[in-house]
Amino acid sequence: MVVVTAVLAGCAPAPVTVQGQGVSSLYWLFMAGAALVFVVVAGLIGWSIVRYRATPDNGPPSDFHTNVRLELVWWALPTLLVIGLFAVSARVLADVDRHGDASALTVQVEAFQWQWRFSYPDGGPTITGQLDQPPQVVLPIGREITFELTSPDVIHSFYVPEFLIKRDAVPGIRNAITLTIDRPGTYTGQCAEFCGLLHSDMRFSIRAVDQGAFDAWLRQQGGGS
Ligand SMILES: [Cu+2]
Repeated sequence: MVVVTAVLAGCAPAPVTVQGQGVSSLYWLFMAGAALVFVVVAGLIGWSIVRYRATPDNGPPSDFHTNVRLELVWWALPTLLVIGLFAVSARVLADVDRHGDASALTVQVEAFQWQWRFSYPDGGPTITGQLDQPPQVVLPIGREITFELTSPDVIHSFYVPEFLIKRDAVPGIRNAITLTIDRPGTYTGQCAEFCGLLHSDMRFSIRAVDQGAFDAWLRQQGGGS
């Protein structure tokens, strides 16, 4: 159990967005719930095997059926557990799907075969990746960023592992996701929906910096926030 938990913890990157923290907490809550259920069920099975094994002292097993109190308990406990997990999941999902407010920075993200194009608002820069040169975009931390996702050809998926959330870019649909990056750093993204021959080349990176550095970068690019 300890080994499995350690391995899983190593596989899930630490979230760098506020919304990703909700997803991460949910993940650990499910893990803890599953571990608790496993320990209780396996423990009771183990105890029963040892306690009621066939020995000359134990005699023949008792013969009974129907124990209303016990059946109510093992009906109620899993039901409450599932209702609780549903409620917490619905709350995190609502957070993840919440639209940004008026102060959010909106970045248009066009995914196409086989690269990415990022366009900033108000005459800001447009950054288009080349096959051998994935785009790097700069974004501010501590502020809501709405990524508006479109695709002119097939379905792609906007995915940065450290964000813990991905969203599809679907032809004919304007999909969006609002995220708040809360840790500076450079995060690599990758198309997460197989979209053709060069799908694996659909990479990009996001450099998250504080608002001052972002404004300076934007000025350098010839646009305003
Ligand atoms: Cu793709």
